[in-house]
Amino acid sequence: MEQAIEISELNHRFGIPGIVKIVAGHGGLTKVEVTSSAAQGEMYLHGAHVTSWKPSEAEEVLFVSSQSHWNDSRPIRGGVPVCFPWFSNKADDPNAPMHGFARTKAWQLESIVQTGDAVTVSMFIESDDTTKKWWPADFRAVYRATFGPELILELDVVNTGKMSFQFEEALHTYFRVGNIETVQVSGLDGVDYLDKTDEKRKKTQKGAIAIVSETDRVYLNTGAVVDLEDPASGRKIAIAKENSMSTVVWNPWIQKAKAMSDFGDDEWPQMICIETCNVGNSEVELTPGHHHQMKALVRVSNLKPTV
Ligand code: TA6
Repeated sequence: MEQAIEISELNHRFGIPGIVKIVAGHGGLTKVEVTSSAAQGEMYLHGAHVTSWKPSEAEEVLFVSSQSHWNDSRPIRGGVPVCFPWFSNKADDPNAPMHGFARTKAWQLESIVQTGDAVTVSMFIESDDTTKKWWPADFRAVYRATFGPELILELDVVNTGKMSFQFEEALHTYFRVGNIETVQVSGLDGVDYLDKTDEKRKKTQKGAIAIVSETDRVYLNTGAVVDLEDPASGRKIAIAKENSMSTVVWNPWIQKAKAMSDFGDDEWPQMICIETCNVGNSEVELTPGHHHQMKALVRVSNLKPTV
């Protein structure tokens, strides 16, 4: 009954009749559902996790595993996990949660605004005892997802304390593809990367990226637009960004897929992560009272048929 009251209260405060509804989603987790003329979208309060974006002229753009956990102690497998305030494992604490605490924290709705045919859902978290268990900083993080002809994701972090701090951040986006083995990822030619499948050796990208085995790369010092060409689904996904200087490209391939309990053994050909981030040498330093806003902008277009 409690959740029903919470959902009814949230609909009263934030719902937009015929456009935005708050419902109980998978596992009973509270979800914002957007249905506008330009796009459909979904975003859970758990982790402020975007799990769906479907522009009106295209098929679903995001991948979510059929084996994902749906409970408030585990991250959702797929969509756009928000990794903050560190990426991968925490350097000084092996017991800390992978990719930070933000993706398993309960975010709060701040606002839902319709602008033309797009809808922007804003959620926030603030430092509290649970965050200070892992990270001493005083902060407020606001995450805005705009569901329209473009998907725009903005993570805005404010230093609300008296001390400077550093943090890493990643919008760990899982894109749905028709067949990973025919995908081409361009835009990173000549960019150095750390190859996490080869002891983080530094290498330089030559030409477009083809995925032919487990791929886990952190591209460094790059603000480049990345184009994901997926001939099997006849579409191109362009991922632009602002205030992000690293890009991660990941596909688990066969063995890693089998090793993940919340990921189907046969799902690796249907997805690729292209992550807008600031990690490693591009971690962000914030002085008191200042804020940093990282933005990812995703657009889908038809792939011109190759003659
Ligand atoms: O972004 C790629 C990566 O760091 C991979 O190394 C892999 O661990 C992936 O993230 C998924 O991490 P997760 O904690 O969500 O299983």
